[in-house]
Amino acid sequence: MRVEAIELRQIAIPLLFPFETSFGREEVKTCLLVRAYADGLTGWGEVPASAAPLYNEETVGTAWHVLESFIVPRVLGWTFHHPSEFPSLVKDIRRHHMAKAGVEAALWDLFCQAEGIPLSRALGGVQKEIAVGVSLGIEGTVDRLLRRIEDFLVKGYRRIKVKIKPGWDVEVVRAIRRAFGEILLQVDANSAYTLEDAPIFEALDAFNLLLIEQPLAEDDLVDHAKLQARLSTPICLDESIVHPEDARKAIELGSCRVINIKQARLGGLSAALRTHDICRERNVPVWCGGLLETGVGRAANIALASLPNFRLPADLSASDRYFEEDIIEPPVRLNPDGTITVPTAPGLGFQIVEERVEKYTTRREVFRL
Ligand code: OSB
Ligand code: MG
Repeated sequence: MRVEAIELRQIAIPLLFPFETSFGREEVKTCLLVRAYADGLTGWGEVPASAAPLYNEETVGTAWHVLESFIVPRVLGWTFHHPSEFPSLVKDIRRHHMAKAGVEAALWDLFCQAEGIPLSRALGGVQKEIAVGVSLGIEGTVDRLLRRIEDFLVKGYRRIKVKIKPGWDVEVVRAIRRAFGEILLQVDANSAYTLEDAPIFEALDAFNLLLIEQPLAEDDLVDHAKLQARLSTPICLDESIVHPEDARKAIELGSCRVINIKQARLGGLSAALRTHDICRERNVPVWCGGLLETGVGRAANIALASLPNFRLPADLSASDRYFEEDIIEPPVRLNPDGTITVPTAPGLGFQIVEERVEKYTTRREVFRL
C-alpha cells in the first residue's frame, strides 16, 4: 500500500467526569487523530498525548511538531506490505512514542481493511471477550469515591483501580475494603512515591490488592526491585516500560511481576506485540492500560488486549464511562458479565463518525505528496 495523504487533527472532547491523578487533573480529553489515505482506503489512529507533559514527556503540541516535521514527510509516498515495517522507518527519531504509535495504528487499520480482517486477528488475538475494569481518579472525599465505585460495580465492571498519592492511600484502600469486601482491587501511584515510603506499601500489602502500579520514579528499576523484594503484592510497571527491552530488564531485575501494556507509551502496536511476547516467554502476565482514549484509540487497545498473555482485567471501559458521546459507532459497550466484545468487522471494527470528529476538532491539516 502506498500512503498518499495524512490528515492530522487535534480534538478536545469534554470528559463526563474530571479525572485526577497524582500528577494532575483533566476535565477535557485532548489528543490528536491521524488519518492515513492509501489505495482508496482510510485508516485511523490516535495519539493519546495530553495538553501538558504530566504523564510522560509528550504533549499534543510536541506530537504535532514531530509528526509534521519528521514523521509525516517520511510516510508520504512510502509503500508498505505490512504495518510492522513502520517502526524501522522512524527508528532513528528518538522517543516521541505516542506520535509514532498514532501513525502505526492508522497503518494497521489500513492494512486490515485491505485484507478484510479485524485488527485483533492481524495482531494474533485469540480472546473474543476482554475482561475489563474501571480506573477511578482521586475524588474530593472518600465517600464520593465509594459512591462512584458502587456505581461501576453495579454496572458490572470486574475490577476497580484507584489512583493513590501521598495522603490518599492506605486509609482510602481500607475504606474500600470495608465497604465492598474482596472485590478485585488495585492501585496506581503514577510514580508519586520514593523508596522511603516503603512502609506505606508494606501497609497496603495487607489488603490483598491485585497489584500496585508504578509506585516509584519512571526511570528507577533498581528501587522498584528493592521495593518488590519487601512486598508480596505484585508491583506492575506502567511509565517505566517504554521499550520492549525495558520489560525484559525489569523482569530480570525483579522490579515487577506484572506489566501494563499501553501501545502508545511503547511507540506502537509492533512494540506492544514484542513486549507481550517477552512477558509471555517469561510467564509474566500483562494487561492493557489506557490513556482515556477516544473510541479510535480504544478500538486498537481492545484488539491488542485479545492476545493470549493479557491475563488481568484491562483499563478499557465503555464509551459512556468517559464521554457523553464517543466519536465511534457503535460505542464501546460493557457486557453484563463485565467484558467487552472484540469486534469482528475489518480494521478497527467501529465506524468513525466524521461529523462528531469535526465538531470536536480544534486544529486540522492535510499533508499530501
Ligand atoms: O496511569 O494508567 C494510568 C489515564 C491517564 C494517564 C495515565 C493513566 C490513566 C488511567 C486511565 O489510569 C485508564 C483508562 O483509560 O481508563
Ligand atoms: Mg498507570
